Amino acid sequence: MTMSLDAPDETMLQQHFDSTIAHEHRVEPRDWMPDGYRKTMIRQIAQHAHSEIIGMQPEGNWITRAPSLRRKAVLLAKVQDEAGHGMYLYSAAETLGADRADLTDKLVHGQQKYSSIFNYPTLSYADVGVIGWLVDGAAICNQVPLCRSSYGPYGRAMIRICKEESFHQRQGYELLMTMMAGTDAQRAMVQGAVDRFWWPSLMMFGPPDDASVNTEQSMAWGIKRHTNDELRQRFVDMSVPQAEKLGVRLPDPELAWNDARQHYDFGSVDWDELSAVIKGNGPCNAQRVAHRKAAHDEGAWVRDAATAYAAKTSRRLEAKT
Ligand code: FAQ
Repeated sequence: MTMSLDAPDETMLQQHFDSTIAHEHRVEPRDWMPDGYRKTMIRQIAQHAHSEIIGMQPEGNWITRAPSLRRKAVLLAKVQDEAGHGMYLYSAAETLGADRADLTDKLVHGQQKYSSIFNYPTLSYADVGVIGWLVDGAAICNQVPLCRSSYGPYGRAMIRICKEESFHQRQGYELLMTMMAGTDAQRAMVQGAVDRFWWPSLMMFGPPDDASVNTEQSMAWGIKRHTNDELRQRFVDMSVPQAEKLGVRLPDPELAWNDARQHYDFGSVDWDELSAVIKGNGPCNAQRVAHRKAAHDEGAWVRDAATAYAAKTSRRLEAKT
């Protein structure tokens, strides 16, 4: 039998890709993939990476004011973990041909998005606990299915990220349990934080399914495994008993168990608010992006020094061989 040495044509490549997806195998960086798949993966991974990095700011705001050395050490470690998540994710985006410097440039110039949740201020120390409980809780709910995402480097990065997010969620819940066992003022602080973060946490899952432009294609490609509304419902169902145990009230009078659906019913999310925040008009958008840009500009000398050092080391190695 003679084998053709011609490059496979696009139809064959597309068939191979379709079969990889249909068999639930992983797409790897060396594999051919349709342009749309590559573009979608870069968009989602970059937005996710930016979210982890910008997400350091709201909690970072409390590092110097944490109430004890133990709480300070815990918070520092958590914020540092988020930086690590950002790094794994930028690396995953690089396997698709994206350039990290270019992605950062797009973030600081408003050409790429990051999660809406990080555009809300952290007004009290209880916000640190509520971010752990609700924001990390929502992140886990959304990200555990992404461990089975069809793109190999993304799915594998997500496994470690989810383990760490799970730990973050528990530290938040433990912090809140401690505050709820404290004074009336501490309990009021926790309730205030829950009141402010509950609805924005539900918005993290994205627009409702009938307005989600990317879900259908992303599910067909095995990038997303559930729709935005399915995951939002899962999060509500998971959070209600946790709120009861904690002794806080979730700020939604329509929240009620529906026996027929075997799920909690809940009130309508303010989609105009989500849309405004995504467009850059949330309470802290300008501050978050300005802060990120300043940190990037101030770090230029570190990047230059690291690049010069790497060049020097490789010149020395070459001279030896
Ligand atoms: N905020 O068609 P869909 C974390 C955009 S990490 C801003 O439904 P898709 C850890 C969306 O990009 C949190 N933009 O989009 C942590 C799209 O824009 P485009 C981040 C949003 O992609 C904890 C447009 O709206 N997690 O929290 C939002 O199918 C504590 C239409 O929407 C991830 O990124 C939003 N909430 O579904 C760190 C997880 N929702 O580009 C620090 C991975 C939607 O078409 C402290 N990402 N948009 O113009 C995903 O699972 C998906 O991308 C969704 C959105 C579910 C977020």
